[in-house]
Amino acid sequence: MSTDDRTGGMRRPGSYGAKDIQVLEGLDPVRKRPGMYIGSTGLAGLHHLIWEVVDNAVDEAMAGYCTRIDVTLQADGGCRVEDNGRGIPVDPYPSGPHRGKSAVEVVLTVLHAGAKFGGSGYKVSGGLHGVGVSVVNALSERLVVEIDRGGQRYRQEYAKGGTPQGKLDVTGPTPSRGRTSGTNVVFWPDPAIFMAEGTEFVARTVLERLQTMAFLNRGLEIVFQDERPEKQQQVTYQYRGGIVDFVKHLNASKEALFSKVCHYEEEDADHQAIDIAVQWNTGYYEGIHGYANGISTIEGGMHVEGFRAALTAVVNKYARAKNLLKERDENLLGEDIREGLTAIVAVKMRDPQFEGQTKAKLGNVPMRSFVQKVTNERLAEWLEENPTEANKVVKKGLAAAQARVAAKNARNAIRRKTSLSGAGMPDKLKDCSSRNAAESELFIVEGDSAGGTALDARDPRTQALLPIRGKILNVERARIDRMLKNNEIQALITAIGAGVGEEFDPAKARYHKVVILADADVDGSHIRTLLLTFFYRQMGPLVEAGYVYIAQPPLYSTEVGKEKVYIKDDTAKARFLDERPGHKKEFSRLKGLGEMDWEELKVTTMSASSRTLLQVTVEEAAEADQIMSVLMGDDVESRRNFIATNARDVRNLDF
Ligand code: 0RA
Repeated sequence: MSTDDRTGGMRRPGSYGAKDIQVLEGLDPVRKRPGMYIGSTGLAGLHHLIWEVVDNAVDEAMAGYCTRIDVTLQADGGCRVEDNGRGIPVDPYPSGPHRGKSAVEVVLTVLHAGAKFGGSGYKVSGGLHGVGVSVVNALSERLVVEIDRGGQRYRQEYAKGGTPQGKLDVTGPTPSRGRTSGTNVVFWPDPAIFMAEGTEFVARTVLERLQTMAFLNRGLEIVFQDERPEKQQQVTYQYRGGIVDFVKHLNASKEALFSKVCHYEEEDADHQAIDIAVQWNTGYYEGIHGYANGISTIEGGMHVEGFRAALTAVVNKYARAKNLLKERDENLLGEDIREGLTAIVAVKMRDPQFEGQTKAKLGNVPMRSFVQKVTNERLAEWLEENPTEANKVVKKGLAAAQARVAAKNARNAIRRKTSLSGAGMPDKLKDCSSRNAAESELFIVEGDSAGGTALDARDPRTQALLPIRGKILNVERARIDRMLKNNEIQALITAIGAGVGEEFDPAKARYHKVVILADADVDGSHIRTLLLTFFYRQMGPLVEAGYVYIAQPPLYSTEVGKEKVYIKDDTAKARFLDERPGHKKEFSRLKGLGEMDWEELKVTTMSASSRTLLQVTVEEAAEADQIMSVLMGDDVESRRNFIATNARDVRNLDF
């Protein structure tokens, strides 16, 4: 009986069989499909290599064996991660397929080999994290590991793709100065893998992640060093207060409602551990930051659900008990209580399940009731023990509830106005004739005079204009009810036609390009920041859909020979003058938007055939929002610092 008979196959010569199935061995699968292991081969994937090694070191810290991690970006393009943990085990395997190899070599060359749960039972893992250091080795051009353990120093080197260059060597005793045990890993990412975006690490990306890790692991010292030429810096993160410091940090650019932070921790018999810190600021937006085993859960999940449910219940119960909510009053809604809330909900567990579109939502159901139960007890206790603060929390919630009702009335008023006056478009909107949103563009133009020029420059079939006057109301400081009463904002909402806030529906947008057209000067940049903040906060899906753009009118024009040349901004002007030292300085005349004639505006800024528009990403909008918080927030200190460091750019700003 042939093999094929046994499996019931009807094998014809040349048909598909076991001989055709490629058996991938060792680290080959990682190099064949890097995206499966590190998400992408772009910059995000590149940085994933660092997270992978750092996560291993943080695991040692969580297990109680490591107090310091050094991350260094070397001048030669390598990344070095050093920790003072136990060191990767060095003893040889006595049997099995890896017989004779050191544990180090197995950890670095076998997929999914690595420490199982350490002493504490938790590992930084989930999503793309926790794939193992062997993945880093596979995707590196070269990797060197050094281990201090049992008084000896060990070393092994790997070539491109993770091939060992000899066995693990003892190079001598552990150096007498410094740590007694630990691991150093230096790796040089393989340019053949990271072809698309290169192998240059971005310091800011690394710093952000390291700072978060330091906040989440109280007391852990993380030292970052950039040794690359022109980029040298050293930054140390160590937070004795852990996530309490995290919350204070997040509220630093805002005004805290009170200085205390509510903090509680608990661990149960099933190895579920929670660490929660809560503070309110005087602002109007909520920021609940969830983490599971050190991974940011931006899509939320069970831990955040449990926290929200308990928060709403506890604050309402307290408000009733203290008669701050009267018998006939309705309960506060969760959103009322979460106004201005900053909270860190960090949980750890044995086997976190990450779900959702970006694998950033915690799915473990038991975590919901655990967080809910503990928050019910501990937050209630905290409110009882801190009546002054508790009172402020309830008062803020009551004010938010009032604003919510007022906002609903304001929205209804806008809706009524819209349905009463036919199409209901604002008077100052010069609409386009097309009713096809995909080809329609709305230009938001700063100032009336510029609006006049733009009117001549536009293509009336596809380009609509909405002139806005002066500085629109700042949305960070204004509650939504006040904001919705603002004329400029109302006109904007009506023109776009897709609602606002939670009700915003990008499918209803009347234009697929909403273009901010403001001068390239400081005032223009202020208007842009304001509008971006508004879009980010109140029409987020419009930004996510890629419908928001920034027009780029030139700031200067000059003549070279007979030809007219436009210059975008001061940087471009400096470059222009550098390149043409002979060019007469009184050459060039400042041209604001309003001073340009319509043909100039058309060619440089509006006509689809010659303009360049900048598409706004969510990150850029978020950044505008952050700048706005600093500039317009109530925290005078942050504002003063911001202005001192950016003085050149904000000299004419009036706020
Ligand atoms: C396997 C087992 C143990 C620790 C590690 C790996 C480990 C890996 C890395 C990577 C960077 N730093 C690291 N530190 C430790 C457990 C060790 C033991 O039980 O002694």
